[in-house]
Amino acid sequence: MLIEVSESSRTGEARRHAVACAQQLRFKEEQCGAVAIATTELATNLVKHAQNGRLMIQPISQHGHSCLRVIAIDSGPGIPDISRAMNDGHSTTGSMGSGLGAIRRLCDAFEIYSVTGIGTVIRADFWLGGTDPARHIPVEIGVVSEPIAGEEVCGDQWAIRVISNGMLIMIADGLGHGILANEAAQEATQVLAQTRYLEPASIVNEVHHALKKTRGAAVAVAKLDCQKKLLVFAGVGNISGNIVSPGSSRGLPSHNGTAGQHASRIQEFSYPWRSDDLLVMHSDGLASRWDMERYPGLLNKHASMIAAMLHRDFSRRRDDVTVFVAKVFS
Ligand SMILES: [Mn+2]
Repeated sequence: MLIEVSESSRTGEARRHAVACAQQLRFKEEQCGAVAIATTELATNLVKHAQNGRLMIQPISQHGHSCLRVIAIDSGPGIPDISRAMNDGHSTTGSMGSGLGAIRRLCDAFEIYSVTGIGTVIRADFWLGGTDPARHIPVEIGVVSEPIAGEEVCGDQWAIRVISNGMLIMIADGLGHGILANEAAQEATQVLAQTRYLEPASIVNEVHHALKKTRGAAVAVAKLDCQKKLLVFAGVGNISGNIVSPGSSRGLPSHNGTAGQHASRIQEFSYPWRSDDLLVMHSDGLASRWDMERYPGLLNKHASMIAAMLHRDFSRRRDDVTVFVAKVFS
Protein backbone atom coordinates (compact mmCIF):
# COMPACT_ATOMS: atom_id res chain seq x y z
CA MET A 1 0.00 0.00 0.00
CA LEU A 2 1.16 3.49 -0.88
CA ILE A 3 0.29 6.44 1.35
CA GLU A 4 1.00 10.02 0.30
CA VAL A 5 2.31 11.67 3.45
CA SER A 6 1.89 15.37 2.87
CA GLU A 7 0.33 16.41 6.15
CA SER A 8 0.58 15.21 9.71
CA SER A 9 -2.88 13.65 9.65
CA ARG A 10 -1.52 10.98 7.32
CA THR A 11 1.14 9.84 9.77
CA GLY A 12 -1.49 8.20 11.98
CA GLU A 13 -3.01 6.42 9.02
CA ALA A 14 0.42 5.17 7.96
CA ARG A 15 1.20 3.94 11.46
CA ARG A 16 -2.15 2.15 11.82
CA HIS A 17 -1.79 0.47 8.46
CA ALA A 18 1.78 -0.66 9.17
CA VAL A 19 0.79 -2.08 12.56
CA ALA A 20 -2.23 -3.85 11.06
CA CYS A 21 0.09 -5.47 8.48
CA ALA A 22 2.54 -6.47 11.24
CA GLN A 23 -0.30 -8.03 13.24
CA GLN A 24 -1.52 -9.93 10.17
CA LEU A 25 1.99 -11.31 9.77
CA ARG A 26 1.73 -12.40 13.44
CA PHE A 27 4.50 -10.17 14.70
CA LYS A 28 4.80 -10.08 18.47
CA GLU A 29 3.51 -7.06 20.33
CA GLU A 30 6.96 -5.63 20.97
CA GLN A 31 7.86 -5.78 17.30
CA CYS A 32 4.52 -4.21 16.35
CA GLY A 33 5.57 -1.40 18.67
CA ALA A 34 8.88 -1.03 16.85
CA VAL A 35 7.02 -0.93 13.52
CA ALA A 36 4.73 1.78 14.91
CA ILE A 37 7.57 3.98 16.13
CA ALA A 38 9.68 3.61 12.98
CA THR A 39 6.74 4.26 10.67
CA THR A 40 5.69 7.33 12.64
CA GLU A 41 9.26 8.62 12.57
CA LEU A 42 9.61 8.09 8.82
CA ALA A 43 6.23 9.71 8.17
CA THR A 44 6.98 12.66 10.43
CA ASN A 45 10.24 13.27 8.59
CA LEU A 46 8.36 13.32 5.30
CA VAL A 47 5.76 15.79 6.55
CA LYS A 48 8.30 18.13 8.09
CA HIS A 49 11.06 18.15 5.54
CA ALA A 50 10.27 16.45 2.24
CA GLN A 51 8.54 17.18 -1.02
CA ASN A 52 6.12 14.56 -2.38
CA GLY A 53 6.72 12.22 0.52
CA ARG A 54 5.24 8.74 0.32
CA LEU A 55 5.34 5.63 2.42
CA MET A 56 5.05 2.17 0.93
CA ILE A 57 4.06 -0.54 3.36
CA GLN A 58 4.76 -3.99 1.96
CA PRO A 59 3.98 -7.21 3.83
CA ILE A 60 6.10 -9.99 2.31
CA SER A 61 5.62 -13.72 2.85
CA GLN A 62 7.96 -16.21 1.25
CA HIS A 63 8.43 -19.87 2.15
CA GLY A 64 6.93 -19.46 5.57
CA HIS A 65 9.09 -16.45 6.37
CA SER A 66 7.58 -13.03 6.77
CA CYS A 67 8.85 -9.52 6.46
CA LEU A 68 7.26 -6.12 6.74
CA ARG A 69 9.01 -3.61 4.52
CA VAL A 70 8.46 0.11 5.02
CA ILE A 71 9.86 2.35 2.30
CA ALA A 72 9.87 6.13 2.58
CA ILE A 73 10.48 8.02 -0.63
CA ASP A 74 10.49 11.71 -1.47
CA SER A 75 11.68 14.11 -4.17
CA GLY A 76 13.87 16.23 -2.03
CA PRO A 77 15.65 18.15 -0.74
CA GLY A 78 17.89 15.17 0.13
CA ILE A 79 19.92 14.60 3.27
CA PRO A 80 23.23 16.47 3.01
CA ASP A 81 25.11 14.53 5.67
CA ILE A 82 23.79 10.98 6.03
CA SER A 83 26.36 9.79 8.55
CA ARG A 84 25.60 12.74 10.80
CA ALA A 85 21.88 12.09 10.52
CA MET A 86 22.44 8.42 11.34
CA ASN A 87 24.40 9.23 14.46
CA ASP A 88 21.74 11.56 15.72
CA GLY A 89 19.38 9.39 17.72
CA HIS A 90 17.07 12.23 18.64
CA SER A 91 13.97 13.13 16.71
CA THR A 92 13.75 16.56 18.26
CA THR A 93 16.59 18.32 16.45
CA GLY A 94 14.19 19.11 13.64
CA SER A 95 16.49 18.60 10.70
CA MET A 96 15.90 16.41 7.67
CA GLY A 97 16.92 12.86 8.53
CA SER A 98 16.63 13.23 12.25
CA GLY A 99 15.64 10.04 14.01
CA LEU A 100 17.22 7.81 11.37
CA GLY A 101 19.59 6.30 13.91
CA ALA A 102 16.60 5.29 16.02
CA ILE A 103 14.83 3.73 13.05
CA ARG A 104 17.94 1.73 12.15
CA ARG A 105 18.09 0.34 15.66
CA LEU A 106 14.41 -0.65 15.61
CA CYS A 107 14.43 -2.59 12.34
CA ASP A 108 16.31 -5.66 11.10
CA ALA A 109 17.63 -4.23 7.83
CA PHE A 110 18.03 -0.56 7.03
CA GLU A 111 19.20 1.20 3.92
CA ILE A 112 19.24 4.77 2.70
CA TYR A 113 19.80 6.44 -0.66
CA SER A 114 19.84 10.21 -0.76
CA VAL A 115 21.09 12.52 -3.48
CA THR A 116 20.51 16.26 -3.64
CA GLY A 117 18.26 17.01 -6.59
CA ILE A 118 16.91 13.46 -6.71
CA GLY A 119 15.56 12.87 -3.22
CA THR A 120 15.71 10.19 -0.60
CA VAL A 121 14.65 6.54 -0.37
CA ILE A 122 14.79 4.76 2.96
CA ARG A 123 14.11 1.05 3.49
CA ALA A 124 13.32 -0.38 6.91
CA ASP A 125 12.67 -4.15 6.97
CA PHE A 126 11.21 -5.98 9.96
CA TRP A 127 11.64 -9.76 9.93
CA LEU A 128 9.43 -12.12 11.83
CA GLY A 129 11.55 -13.82 14.46
CA GLY A 130 14.63 -11.93 13.32
CA THR A 131 15.12 -14.14 10.26
CA ASP A 132 15.75 -12.70 6.84
CA PRO A 133 13.04 -14.26 4.63
CA ALA A 134 15.27 -13.83 1.59
CA ARG A 135 18.19 -15.85 2.88
CA HIS A 136 17.04 -19.13 1.32
CA ILE A 137 16.74 -17.62 -2.13
CA PRO A 138 19.73 -16.23 -4.02
CA VAL A 139 17.54 -13.64 -5.73
CA GLU A 140 16.71 -10.26 -4.23
CA ILE A 141 13.45 -8.76 -5.42
CA GLY A 142 11.65 -5.46 -5.10
CA VAL A 143 8.14 -4.69 -6.30
CA VAL A 144 5.74 -1.78 -6.38
CA SER A 145 2.27 -2.68 -7.61
CA GLU A 146 -0.54 -0.16 -7.28
CA PRO A 147 -4.04 0.11 -8.77
CA ILE A 148 -5.12 3.15 -10.75
CA ALA A 149 -6.61 5.87 -8.51
CA GLY A 150 -10.20 5.03 -7.59
CA GLU A 151 -9.92 1.25 -7.91
CA GLU A 152 -9.73 -1.08 -4.93
CA VAL A 153 -8.13 -3.95 -6.79
CA CYS A 154 -5.19 -3.94 -9.14
CA GLY A 155 -5.55 -5.18 -12.70
CA ASP A 156 -1.84 -5.97 -12.66
CA GLN A 157 -0.65 -9.00 -10.74
CA TRP A 158 2.83 -10.37 -10.21
CA ALA A 159 4.12 -13.64 -8.89
CA ILE A 160 7.34 -15.48 -8.31
CA ARG A 161 8.04 -19.16 -7.97
CA VAL A 162 11.30 -20.41 -6.56
CA ILE A 163 12.72 -23.34 -8.52
CA SER A 164 15.96 -25.21 -8.11
CA ASN A 165 18.80 -22.87 -9.09
CA GLY A 166 16.62 -19.83 -9.54
CA MET A 167 13.26 -18.21 -9.89
CA LEU A 168 10.35 -17.85 -12.25
CA ILE A 169 8.81 -14.38 -12.39
CA MET A 170 5.50 -13.39 -13.91
CA ILE A 171 3.82 -10.06 -14.50
CA ALA A 172 0.27 -10.03 -15.88
CA ASP A 173 -1.68 -6.90 -16.84
CA GLY A 174 -5.38 -7.68 -17.21
CA LEU A 175 -7.09 -5.78 -20.02
CA GLY A 176 -8.41 -2.44 -18.75
CA HIS A 177 -8.62 -2.15 -14.97
CA GLY A 178 -10.90 -3.00 -12.06
CA ILE A 179 -12.31 -6.34 -10.99
CA LEU A 180 -12.39 -8.06 -14.39
CA ALA A 181 -8.81 -7.08 -15.15
CA ASN A 182 -7.85 -8.32 -11.69
CA GLU A 183 -9.58 -11.66 -12.34
CA ALA A 184 -7.73 -12.20 -15.61
CA ALA A 185 -4.37 -11.30 -14.08
CA GLN A 186 -4.99 -13.51 -11.03
CA GLU A 187 -5.85 -16.41 -13.30
CA ALA A 188 -2.44 -15.94 -14.92
CA THR A 189 -0.54 -15.95 -11.62
CA GLN A 190 -2.48 -19.08 -10.58
CA VAL A 191 -1.00 -20.80 -13.61
CA LEU A 192 2.51 -19.95 -12.45
CA ALA A 193 1.79 -21.39 -9.01
CA GLN A 194 0.41 -24.66 -10.37
CA THR A 195 2.00 -25.37 -13.72
CA ARG A 196 4.21 -28.40 -14.29
CA TYR A 197 6.18 -26.43 -16.86
CA LEU A 198 9.32 -24.57 -15.94
CA GLU A 199 10.03 -22.88 -19.27
CA PRO A 200 8.69 -19.37 -19.90
CA ALA A 201 7.22 -20.04 -23.36
CA SER A 202 5.36 -23.13 -22.13
CA ILE A 203 3.99 -21.19 -19.16
CA VAL A 204 2.85 -18.27 -21.32
CA ASN A 205 1.19 -20.77 -23.64
CA GLU A 206 -0.64 -22.35 -20.71
CA VAL A 207 -1.70 -18.88 -19.52
CA HIS A 208 -3.05 -18.14 -23.00
CA HIS A 209 -5.35 -21.17 -22.77
CA ALA A 210 -6.31 -20.60 -19.13
CA LEU A 211 -7.33 -16.99 -19.82
CA LYS A 212 -9.83 -17.81 -22.59
CA LYS A 213 -12.62 -17.60 -19.99
CA THR A 214 -11.43 -14.12 -18.94
CA ARG A 215 -11.13 -10.79 -20.72
CA GLY A 216 -7.42 -11.48 -21.31
CA ALA A 217 -4.12 -10.02 -20.20
CA ALA A 218 -0.66 -9.02 -21.31
CA VAL A 219 1.72 -11.46 -19.68
CA ALA A 220 5.44 -12.07 -19.49
CA VAL A 221 7.47 -14.74 -17.74
CA ALA A 222 11.16 -14.61 -16.93
CA LYS A 223 13.27 -17.47 -15.66
CA LEU A 224 16.41 -16.57 -13.78
CA ASP A 225 18.79 -19.51 -13.73
CA CYS A 226 21.50 -18.66 -11.23
CA GLN A 227 23.54 -21.78 -11.96
CA LYS A 228 23.59 -21.55 -15.76
CA LYS A 229 23.76 -17.75 -15.44
CA LEU A 230 20.95 -17.40 -17.93
CA LEU A 231 17.82 -15.32 -18.25
CA VAL A 232 15.01 -16.75 -20.37
CA PHE A 233 12.09 -14.49 -21.26
CA ALA A 234 8.77 -14.91 -23.07
CA GLY A 235 5.88 -12.52 -23.35
CA VAL A 236 2.63 -11.72 -25.10
CA GLY A 237 1.50 -8.12 -25.13
CA ASN A 238 2.82 -5.05 -23.48
CA ILE A 239 4.91 -6.13 -20.49
CA SER A 240 8.36 -4.62 -20.58
CA GLY A 241 11.43 -6.65 -19.70
CA ASN A 242 14.94 -5.25 -19.44
CA ILE A 243 18.38 -6.37 -18.40
CA VAL A 244 20.18 -3.40 -16.90
CA SER A 245 23.84 -3.24 -16.05
CA PRO A 246 26.12 -0.28 -15.33
CA GLY A 247 26.17 1.74 -18.55
CA SER A 248 23.76 -0.40 -20.57
CA SER A 249 20.16 -1.51 -20.82
CA ARG A 250 18.75 -4.21 -23.06
CA GLY A 251 15.06 -4.60 -23.84
CA LEU A 252 13.59 -8.11 -23.91
CA PRO A 253 11.15 -8.79 -26.76
CA SER A 254 7.50 -9.77 -26.38
CA HIS A 255 5.23 -10.60 -29.30
CA ASN A 256 2.04 -8.65 -29.92
CA GLY A 257 -1.20 -10.07 -28.63
CA THR A 258 -3.35 -10.62 -25.55
CA ALA A 259 -3.13 -13.85 -23.63
CA GLY A 260 -6.57 -15.48 -23.67
CA GLN A 261 -7.57 -13.79 -26.92
CA HIS A 262 -4.91 -13.92 -29.60
CA ALA A 263 -1.31 -14.92 -29.34
CA SER A 264 -0.07 -15.74 -32.79
CA ARG A 265 3.46 -16.39 -31.60
CA ILE A 266 4.85 -17.37 -28.24
CA GLN A 267 8.61 -17.46 -28.28
CA GLU A 268 11.30 -17.42 -25.65
CA PHE A 269 14.64 -15.67 -25.77
CA SER A 270 17.76 -16.45 -23.74
CA TYR A 271 20.39 -14.06 -22.50
CA PRO A 272 23.58 -14.46 -20.52
CA TRP A 273 23.17 -13.21 -16.96
CA ARG A 274 26.08 -11.48 -15.28
CA SER A 275 26.35 -11.08 -11.56
CA ASP A 276 25.85 -7.31 -11.61
CA ASP A 277 22.85 -7.44 -13.95
CA LEU A 278 19.46 -6.19 -12.89
CA LEU A 279 16.15 -7.49 -14.23
CA VAL A 280 13.50 -4.79 -14.54
CA MET A 281 10.02 -5.85 -15.61
CA HIS A 282 7.00 -3.56 -15.63
CA SER A 283 3.49 -3.13 -16.92
CA ASP A 284 2.59 -0.29 -19.27
CA GLY A 285 1.49 1.79 -16.28
CA LEU A 286 5.16 2.73 -16.15
CA ALA A 287 6.58 4.84 -18.97
CA SER A 288 9.28 3.05 -20.91
CA ARG A 289 11.65 6.02 -21.13
CA TRP A 290 13.28 5.47 -17.73
CA ASP A 291 17.03 5.46 -17.45
CA MET A 292 19.00 4.18 -14.46
CA GLU A 293 21.89 6.50 -15.37
CA ARG A 294 19.89 9.30 -13.76
CA TYR A 295 20.45 7.80 -10.32
CA PRO A 296 24.13 7.59 -9.39
CA GLY A 297 24.81 4.66 -7.09
CA LEU A 298 21.21 3.40 -7.00
CA LEU A 299 22.12 0.15 -8.80
CA ASN A 300 24.03 -0.88 -5.69
CA LYS A 301 20.97 -0.53 -3.47
CA HIS A 302 18.29 -3.10 -2.66
CA ALA A 303 15.97 -4.00 -5.56
CA SER A 304 13.01 -2.55 -3.64
CA MET A 305 14.68 0.89 -3.52
CA ILE A 306 15.16 0.80 -7.29
CA ALA A 307 11.54 -0.25 -7.89
CA ALA A 308 10.32 2.55 -5.61
CA MET A 309 12.37 5.15 -7.47
CA LEU A 310 11.26 4.03 -10.94
CA HIS A 311 7.65 4.02 -9.74
CA ARG A 312 8.02 7.53 -8.29
CA ASP A 313 9.45 9.03 -11.46
CA PHE A 314 7.86 7.10 -14.32
CA SER A 315 4.39 5.99 -13.25
CA ARG A 316 1.93 7.27 -15.84
CA ARG A 317 -0.81 7.52 -13.18
CA ARG A 318 -3.51 6.69 -15.72
CA ASP A 319 -3.31 2.94 -15.29
CA ASP A 320 -2.52 0.20 -12.82
CA VAL A 321 1.22 0.01 -12.47
CA THR A 322 3.64 -2.74 -11.50
CA VAL A 323 7.41 -2.43 -11.35
CA PHE A 324 9.44 -5.54 -10.52
CA VAL A 325 13.20 -5.50 -9.98
CA ALA A 326 15.39 -8.55 -9.35
CA LYS A 327 19.07 -9.00 -8.60
CA VAL A 328 21.03 -12.16 -8.02
CA PHE A 329 23.30 -11.99 -5.02
CA SER A 330 26.21 -14.29 -4.44
MN1 LIG B 1 -1.93 -1.54 -18.17
